[in-house]
Amino acid sequence: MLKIYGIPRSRAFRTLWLAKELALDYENVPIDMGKGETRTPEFLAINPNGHVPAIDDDGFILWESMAINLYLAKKHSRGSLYPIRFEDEARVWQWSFWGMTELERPLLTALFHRALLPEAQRDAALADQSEKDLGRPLMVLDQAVAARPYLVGEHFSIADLNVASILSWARPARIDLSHVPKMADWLRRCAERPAARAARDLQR
Ligand SMILES: N[C@@H](CCC(=O)N[C@@H](CS)C(=O)NCC(=O)O)C(=O)O
Repeated sequence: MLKIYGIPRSRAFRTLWLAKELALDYENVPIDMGKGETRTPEFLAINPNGHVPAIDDDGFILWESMAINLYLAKKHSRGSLYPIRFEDEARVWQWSFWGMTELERPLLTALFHRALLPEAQRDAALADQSEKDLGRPLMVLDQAVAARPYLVGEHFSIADLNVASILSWARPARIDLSHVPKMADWLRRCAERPAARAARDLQR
């Protein structure tokens, strides 16, 4: 059976959301970075980086959240969550890599400095700068979903799941989305999917 390593309140959320979309039979191994569990010899044998998520798919070990999600979506949902046309597949890669390189860092910085760190260690100016840095990428996303309902055409795909799961940090990081209403509406549509709700329930 597919094993998904990482507590739901980590980037493993991205893969748990996908597992729910795909109705996969899986076991969640709740490796908790807060308890040092990503650095045990047992876990380092799964992912030598000491990070979650990682998966063990009947002996096939894979790490990096986006690679995992692209793999699982292609394996289980070609023609549905994972597109068949080469060009559409390339768009899925474009948005997934873009999410990791353009969105993740500033979002995470704002999240840490507005919510996760103890108050005394928070740097409000750094959080504000990170929110500013998000201005252009959020505008790019707003324009993309103004032109069509989802990132790769008419239907929800793994591109939407990957980008929206990164953006699930926007609310706790208190990122103002009022100037990107189309993007905010797209994010809401993604987040309200039953599978996204079910994955969020695992975080409680
Ligand atoms: N680029 C990696 C980042 C993984 C990552 O940094 N995960 C965090 C949890 S959200 C982690 O495992 N931190 C534990 C540690 O660094 O010990 C991915 O997307 O999978």
